[in-house]
Amino acid sequence: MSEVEKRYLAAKERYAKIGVDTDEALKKLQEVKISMHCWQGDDVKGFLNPDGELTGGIMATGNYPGAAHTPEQLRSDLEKAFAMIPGKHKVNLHAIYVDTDEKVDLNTIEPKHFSKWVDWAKEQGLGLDFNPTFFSHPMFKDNYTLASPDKEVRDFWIEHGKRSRKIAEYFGKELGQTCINNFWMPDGMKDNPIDRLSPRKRLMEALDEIFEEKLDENYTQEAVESKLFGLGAEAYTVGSHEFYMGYGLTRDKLICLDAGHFHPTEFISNKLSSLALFSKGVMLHVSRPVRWDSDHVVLMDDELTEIGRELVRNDLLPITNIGLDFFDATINRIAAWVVGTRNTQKALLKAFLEPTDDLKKIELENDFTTRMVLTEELKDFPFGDIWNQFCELNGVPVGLDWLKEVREYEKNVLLNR
Ligand code: RNT
Ligand code: ZN
Repeated sequence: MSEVEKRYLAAKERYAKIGVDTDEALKKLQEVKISMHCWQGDDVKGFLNPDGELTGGIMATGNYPGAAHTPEQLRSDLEKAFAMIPGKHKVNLHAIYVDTDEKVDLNTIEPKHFSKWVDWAKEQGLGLDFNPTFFSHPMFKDNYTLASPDKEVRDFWIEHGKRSRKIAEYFGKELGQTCINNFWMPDGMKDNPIDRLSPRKRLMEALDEIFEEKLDENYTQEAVESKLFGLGAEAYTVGSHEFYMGYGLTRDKLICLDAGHFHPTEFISNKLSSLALFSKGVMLHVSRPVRWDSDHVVLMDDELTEIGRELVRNDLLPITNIGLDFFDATINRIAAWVVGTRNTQKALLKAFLEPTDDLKKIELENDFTTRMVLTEELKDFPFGDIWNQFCELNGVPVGLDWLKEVREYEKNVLLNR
């Protein structure tokens, strides 16, 4: 018996004493797919323009060596990261990650320009999600895309949105897993607008046009993502939370909650139970806000723990699509993926290891003392031994071991780019 298994069995006994079945918890975790965002691998540059730069709407900082410059490199890096992440997952692509020799633009892309991604996903046993890209493009004009007062600008982006749906549909068909197509655009103003209404009306109408054609929901479902403010949109973001709550609920779209897109003291964990009552489902962008930045690497902080608990305690996993959204160009990018993805899984495992039904009963009996004592004591339970067993069962490195592999890959591959 391995050391990891021995420790697991001892930990299992301790959890059993408070009525928690650890085998069951591991089984549940095995079923959860995380949609790992490709854009951590190249600082959101993509392959649409050779030497793509971020020209507006989004920004990554840092110049750590080894970023992927080609689709082949990015796929190789993703494979490396997945070799250190337990379970089978999805990859979240953006339209700018097109893989073709043809000269295409956002308003001319087609499914065939992504066929290499599909072949790879099949070979790797991965699902694919998608996002139209409404940034870093000359048609991102005066901080506007779909909300632009200029019809030519709007039409360009409407065409892009429509095409993105066809690509998402193709992914879903080919891979037999629903492809979530997530719509986010940075449209907004740096300083106080006079007219907040008209841009919102234009955005609403443009989205309606994009979504006009009905697509099979088994293949693709759309999500809409709000934001409070962004770089260059400090005073006003057209697609605010209220805008997309209204839009998503009335148009039967998934609502995407990005953990970094709210007021600094506002948390998405506390929004999930409300949304669950009214919306058909949610998409999460698990992220970590730090001051003005909404996309730091996901750490095991209080909010992540709480997101895991809310999803598990309220049984929301069936209506939730968990995606990640962070990009840090100052550290090894593969390490960033592995830390953020493993942390998200760990947060869920922690929640699966709670005696949820007992805690709910205790709360109903108004026994707030036991509620507090039990949840506090749980924090010292041997969680790490259960997680390590999960990693061992899935044939991925246990504990710190994976860092050595990242370093090796950095030396042999990343630093030679
Ligand atoms: C930006 C949004 C958006 C992007 C990705 C690249 O603030 O969170 O989700 O990060 O689409
Ligand atoms: Zn996001």
